[in-house]
Amino acid sequence: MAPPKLIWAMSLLATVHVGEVWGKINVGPNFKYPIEDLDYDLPFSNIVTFAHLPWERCFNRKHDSAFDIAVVGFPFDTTVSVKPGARYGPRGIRSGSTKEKPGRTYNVNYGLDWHQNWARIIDCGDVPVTPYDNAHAYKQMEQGYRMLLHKPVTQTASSPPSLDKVTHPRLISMGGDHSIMLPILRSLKSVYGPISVIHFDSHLDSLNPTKGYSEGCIANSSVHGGLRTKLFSPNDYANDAEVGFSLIHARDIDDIGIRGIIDKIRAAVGESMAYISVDIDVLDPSAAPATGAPEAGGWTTREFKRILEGIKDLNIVGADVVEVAPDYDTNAEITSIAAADIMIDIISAMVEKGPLGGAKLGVKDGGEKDEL
Ligand SMILES: [Mn+2]
Repeated sequence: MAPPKLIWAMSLLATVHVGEVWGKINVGPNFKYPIEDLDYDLPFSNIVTFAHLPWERCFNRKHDSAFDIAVVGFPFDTTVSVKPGARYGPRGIRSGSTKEKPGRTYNVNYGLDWHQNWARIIDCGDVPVTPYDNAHAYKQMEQGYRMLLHKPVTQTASSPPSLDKVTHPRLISMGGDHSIMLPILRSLKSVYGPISVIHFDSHLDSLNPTKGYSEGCIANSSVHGGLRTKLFSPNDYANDAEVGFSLIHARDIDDIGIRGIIDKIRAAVGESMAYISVDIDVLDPSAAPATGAPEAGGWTTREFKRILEGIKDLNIVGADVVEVAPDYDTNAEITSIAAADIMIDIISAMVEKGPLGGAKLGVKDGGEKDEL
């Protein structure tokens, strides 16, 4: 054992080296370099969440933190009619989103920083959806969506458009095949009543019987955009007109332009509560090859982003991007990157709109929140 004087000298030495503490960062003794803040992400670093957002286990019964916007995955693909694989969509989109990260979130097209703004935005992870029993899977998805819909928000609207007059969070869901929309619409109906659906897809997806409509989830002010698939017969369209869907074909862009398409969507939806559903196959396969049923002759990513921008101020209660099947993607992840970018634009639109139904919120210089 060292003599008492030596122990005293050693403890003095240790005290001296605690001087190498900067803020609350402690690197221990004998660090020869200036200490820097390492609490930030690079596009290729860290655990993969959507756009490096904080991940919270939202489906844990103890989860109680408030958020205004969340992304959530539905890794489900057992109703795919052509090529399966969309159960990996949430993973793929998160991977495609890694270039988007806090600190580099100013969206030029929308003229705002979607992250440094009024809304608390998180990644809620995925709803665990069984691949063995579709009927049970729909129950799991509806429970999961409803759980998130009824979480508290950080910013309430002055007159929320919901049936219960409560401000509910807005969710952007990552599919999964397109059938995830049915439990989502059922959940939204319980909060908002029937809503308009802005359905971007190369396929009609609403063959008779139109379940979402017959259950009273979909208002007759809905619209399909980007159609170009073959039909069973022209009767497919007749049924759609009956339930109140307007039709916009992919090739319409050549005749009426992006502005004309935006005008058609706005005319259909008006001031109603609306849900945006993006089947990634609305894009041309050259821009988004990794999907379950690709169709030639679609819109470019740039054209589609302009269309989304043209409807950014509608009353969007939620959105999804579905049918991303990363196993069919290129090594460059072009489908997942497009999907992630589309989601960022939808989030930006929600942030610009503010809490639905209330005064628009903005951020003054210095990050102080205020109502505008
Ligand atoms: Mn489709």
